[in-house]
Amino acid sequence: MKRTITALTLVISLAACSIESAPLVASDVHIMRPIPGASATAGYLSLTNTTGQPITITRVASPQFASVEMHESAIEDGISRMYPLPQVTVLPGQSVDFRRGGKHLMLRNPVNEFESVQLQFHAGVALVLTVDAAVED
Ligand SMILES: [Cu+2]
Repeated sequence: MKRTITALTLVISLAACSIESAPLVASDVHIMRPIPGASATAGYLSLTNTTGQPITITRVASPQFASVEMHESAIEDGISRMYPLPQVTVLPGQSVDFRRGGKHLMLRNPVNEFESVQLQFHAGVALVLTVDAAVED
């Protein structure tokens, strides 16, 4: 009998887990179509953390690109430069904007032709958000 109760508890906690399945919400998603011959393009969006805990994005992947990096642009000595961000933290109830001239996604080496792009945001080993967006010209 004790074993039955334990199994039931596990089922209930898994169900509770799947209900709160949108810890991060994406909005204002814009993926630019790569210029012919270019090996990289940019992606922009806002990420909003709906939970009470910080969410740290450590990796972004896409089936349409060989690699996706989180970048930050900055003006240094009058020259626009960009550098990779190893992680981006979205604080509880807050948003982080990936925008032209600031943080952005660098989508490198498209692996095929496509009209839409999927982005997969990971926090450690957990996939916390999947976004599908049409590419824009
Ligand atoms: Cu970049």
